[in-house]
Amino acid sequence: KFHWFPKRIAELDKCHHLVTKFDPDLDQDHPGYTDPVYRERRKMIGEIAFKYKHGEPIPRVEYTEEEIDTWRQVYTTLRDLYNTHACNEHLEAFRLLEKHCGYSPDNIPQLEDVSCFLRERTGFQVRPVAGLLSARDFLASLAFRVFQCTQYIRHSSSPMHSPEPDCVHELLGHVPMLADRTFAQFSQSIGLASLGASEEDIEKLSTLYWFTVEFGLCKQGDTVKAYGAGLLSSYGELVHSLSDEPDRREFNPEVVAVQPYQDQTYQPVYFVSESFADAKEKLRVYATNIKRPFSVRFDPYTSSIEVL
Ligand code: H2B
Ligand code: FE
Repeated sequence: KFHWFPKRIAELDKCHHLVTKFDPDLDQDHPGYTDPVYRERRKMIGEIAFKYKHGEPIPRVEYTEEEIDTWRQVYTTLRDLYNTHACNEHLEAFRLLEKHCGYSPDNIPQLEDVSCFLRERTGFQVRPVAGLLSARDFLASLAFRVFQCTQYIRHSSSPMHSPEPDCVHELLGHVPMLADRTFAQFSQSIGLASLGASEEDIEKLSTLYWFTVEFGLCKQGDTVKAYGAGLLSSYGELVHSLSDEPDRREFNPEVVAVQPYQDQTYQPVYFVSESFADAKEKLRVYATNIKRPFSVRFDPYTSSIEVL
């Protein structure tokens, strides 16, 4: 017996199981916990995701002045830091997003525009999600080149940090990376490996995802730069990750998959990939060693999964 998983892209409508760990209604440490107006707003934007069906255009959100102000603060601070700390793939995509996708200090880009942009670049698309998704559901969508994106923004009292994913994290951290072909393939591979996998393997793939897609570093000539979205959307941790403080180790999926991680404070250890091509190849080998009574193949013509 193995876990149900989506075979057709439209079945991602069923992959909507949220984890309430960092929800502002329930997490007393969330900066929005004591702000009923914020919680109401977040709920309203979350409704878009709950109603959304695959194939529909993603409804646009008219962000308030306060929300745009929060965005502006993070955007301007991070943008300067990218020049020295972000990998070339991120920098290059960021320039394109500024040119074609409404990325600017005064505008929070719309998911629909981002989705069209990514589809042209790498075949990735985004769909709205109401909060932190279960690892299984989140990884399953990657198998279809679908990235589940939150649309609400963090609380204005804490512009540089959010305990849960928000649109700053998605738009500044994830989206530019998903515009890179090799990184897109890498992301999809993690997704494909997760389909029907055991709880234990999902846990390992989540950890791999954590230390690569969220907190990964990569070599770039003689230097090391950041490509993980958790780093590229957090000023403090982006500086920390490339400072003398943390350990930096070579990326090896077998080791990374069982490395304990931190979701409350900065990571004490990061993993450095040689390149995305190398990380992708290492992950491919790792995935072939995951035990499943079947194998899967993605058919790009129909966006569906063949079970072999
Ligand atoms: N849900 C959402 N909405 N965004 C994420 O980045 C995310 C998620 N990451 N669920 C997942 C879990 C990740 O931490 C891994 C796969 O567990
Ligand atoms: Fe993320």
